[in-house]
Amino acid sequence: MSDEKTTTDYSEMSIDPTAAEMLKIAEECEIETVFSRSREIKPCSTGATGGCCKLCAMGPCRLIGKYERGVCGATRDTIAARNFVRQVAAGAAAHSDHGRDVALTLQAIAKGEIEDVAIADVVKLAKVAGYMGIEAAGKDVNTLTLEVAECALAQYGQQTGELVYIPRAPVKRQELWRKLGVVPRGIDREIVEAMHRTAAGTDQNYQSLLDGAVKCALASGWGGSMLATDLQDILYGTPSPVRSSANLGVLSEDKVNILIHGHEPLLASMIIDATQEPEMLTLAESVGAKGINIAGICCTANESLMRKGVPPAGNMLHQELALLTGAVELMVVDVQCIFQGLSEVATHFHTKLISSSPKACVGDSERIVVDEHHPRDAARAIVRAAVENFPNRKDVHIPKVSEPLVAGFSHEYIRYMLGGKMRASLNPLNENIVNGKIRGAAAVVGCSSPRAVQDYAVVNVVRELIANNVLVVVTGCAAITSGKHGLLTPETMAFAGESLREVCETVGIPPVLHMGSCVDNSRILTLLADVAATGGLGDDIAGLPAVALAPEWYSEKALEIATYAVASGAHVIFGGVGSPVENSPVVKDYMIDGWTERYGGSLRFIKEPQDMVAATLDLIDNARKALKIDVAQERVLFDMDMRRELSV
Ligand code: SF4
Ligand code: MSK
Repeated sequence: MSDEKTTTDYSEMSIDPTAAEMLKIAEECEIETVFSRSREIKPCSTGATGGCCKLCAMGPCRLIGKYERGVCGATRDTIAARNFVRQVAAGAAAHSDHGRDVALTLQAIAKGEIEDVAIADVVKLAKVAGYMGIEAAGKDVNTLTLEVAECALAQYGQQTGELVYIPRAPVKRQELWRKLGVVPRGIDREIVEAMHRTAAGTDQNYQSLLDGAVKCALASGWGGSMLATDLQDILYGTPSPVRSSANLGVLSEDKVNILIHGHEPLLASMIIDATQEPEMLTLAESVGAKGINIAGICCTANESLMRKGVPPAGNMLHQELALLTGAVELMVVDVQCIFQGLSEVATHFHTKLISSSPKACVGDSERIVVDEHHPRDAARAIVRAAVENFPNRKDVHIPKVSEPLVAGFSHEYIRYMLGGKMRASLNPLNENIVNGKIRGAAAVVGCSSPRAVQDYAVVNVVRELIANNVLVVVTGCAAITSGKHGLLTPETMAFAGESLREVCETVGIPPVLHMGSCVDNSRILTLLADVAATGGLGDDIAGLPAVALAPEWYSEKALEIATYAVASGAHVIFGGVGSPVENSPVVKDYMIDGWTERYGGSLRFIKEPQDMVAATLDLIDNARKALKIDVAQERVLFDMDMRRELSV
């Protein structure tokens, strides 16, 4: 590494000091990262705004300037809506296929085809059986598990009728969906239909296309994603609060470091277990290591954090930065949000990069495809490979930065926390919203993007919302961002508005609650449906003083989550890069006004964090007014000095 100073201003890329530290090393060593590439490659403005159609060989058609129609006559509205539907379908496919794999694992366990894996949460098993209309009484765990797994799998191939989880939505919402013809019939069916209706020369009406997006997204939100969450809880346990810490400082200087990255917890959970085995610990000692340390990236991190306290080393934008420490013996990846650039970064270090999923070979990584019937063998092979790689370490540079956190607030735990074991209930939450101590709730979710300053928007939005007495729940990479910046501890109460602080102190919760991974946005749907059912705040998700925000989104999955949230009645605000339907003002407006009229929810794209917060407070205050529970509250607006303080 040279001593030459670089002149790059890393604060334009991230407010996380560890990012600046690692990006300096990358620049000095001439190693490309997502940050450097995003500066080189400017986004295509036609594609970014939904103005490009490449559905057939008469095109691609770019509807810019004077061009209002493609060669086939498709309009800007049709093309923008069609592109959006396809993005939603891709997101729904990713989340739902994740759920399918969990169901297959559960089925194999019940059939005795997977060795030494037991069901962790039989209470949740019985509850999920209840949602599915399966009688649990008198059945042994294996029989019930098999019935639940097979019911879940049937949701994918179902051709007619309604998904079995639809009755979990408020009754009013179900009736609306039926009236509008958007109730999903089967998960795969709606994803396939979304692809079919967007094929060249098929659905051409933007409103009809967007109803297709809604049906497909609902198939994930109240189908594939919700199944993934439920079945993972059955398999690995329903989360409850757990202490850990976040950021690159969780990597160890003297232990073998293994990073788990992606979205699926099965192999990760076995790797975690294998790192505790005496044989592996002895092996680690024999190569001069003081033990084996495991940390996570992205949503495999969230899944493992919530259930086993594994510390997240960072959000999506930290994946390459973690390897730049030179301290990672092995990174094992599964599916989704894994940069191909990782394998190039790994070549500069001793790090082994291993792809574990049969459906994702990442870059030039080594492949250990897990035999689903013997996952423990793969887990042990991976841990062994990591330990044996420890002596190959060279220079190590681990930033000494990590923040403590508390994670794992499932909706079940939130009910328990508010009402105790015997009287688990959301009543105290509703009462404090009605009396105005809690002004409203916000879900801050989604990714991190190099097109924005990493973490800046999420941190600002979260802090300003709690300062304005808005209770915040976080999932996905936004949850890890919140953890890295110390926002997931009870001490965060210091930043909260007075009345929110009072409630949090009384109940004993932090004002920012970590609720899980990106499939776990389904937990937020369940929570909102429960809030509506609890009473005092209307009888539907639409109309609640609650807003969802994705201040730094990048993924098609984020658009799918936004769409099912809107269709469920929530107002959604996306930040950062602008609207993917910008090229059609008609479609863009329809997602605000048309969707509000149709579903009671809306999707808007707002660039600046302070504008996102202002819009959120407006939406919350309007909902309070409509519910006739409005109590005048002052707004705490952050000035530039306060914002700069966050960047330190
Ligand atoms: Fe062009 Fe129409 Fe073909 Fe799209 S479907 S590429 S707009 S001709
Ligand atoms: S990992 S989809 S960057 S949240 Fe779920 Fe993070 Fe977004 Fe991937």
